[in-house]
Amino acid sequence: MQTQIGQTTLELVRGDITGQDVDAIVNAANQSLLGGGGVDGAIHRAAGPDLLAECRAVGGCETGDAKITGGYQLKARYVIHTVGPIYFIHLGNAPRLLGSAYRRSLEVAAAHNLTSVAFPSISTGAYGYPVRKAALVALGAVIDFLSKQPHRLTLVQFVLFDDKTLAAYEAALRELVEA
Ligand code: AR6
Repeated sequence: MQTQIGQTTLELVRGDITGQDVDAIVNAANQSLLGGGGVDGAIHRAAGPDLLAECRAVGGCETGDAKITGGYQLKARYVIHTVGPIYFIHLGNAPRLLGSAYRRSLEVAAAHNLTSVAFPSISTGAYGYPVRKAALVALGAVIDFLSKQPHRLTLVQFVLFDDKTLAAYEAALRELVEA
């Protein structure tokens, strides 16, 4: 499923983000930026050990913020590492922090003049954010950024790992586009 936001195609696909041929893939990291499970583990395995070495030098990332590194053995030239909220810890602040993770990732992409970025579904795995709620926040934040901020993005993808997550994002996009 896809829709057009100004000059940018916003696309939802099912797949593995590590193989995506875009300028940057976004990593759902933790504050240490030193790797973990889920999509974070998969990205570090595919990028190779030089990614971890650069992440060590970055020195961490606050929840809701984003940091950029090289992509090393990935097709993507860059990895943008962001940290989503932990749903049952951040509670009432979770929507604001999740929106911030997407917005800051796009700000970093725009600051590097990137034209294509792929996101996973941040916070909906180990961090426990209900996927239907997360999808509305994620797509709302991305659409808001793309329609209001200066950037050169022509493609923003959500690369979703399973059918349930893809279906939740498709329903949320329909809801937002029809609104
Ligand atoms: N491509 C795309 N999506 C993926 C992939 C992949 N290769 N692998 C998993 N997913 P999670 P979080 C999906 O847990 O909730 C890590 O340990 C997955 O199915 O990776 O933000 C970090 O170090 C789910 O839909 O991220 C942190 O400690 C989504 O990615 C913590 O987990 C996010 O699940 C971050 O938790």
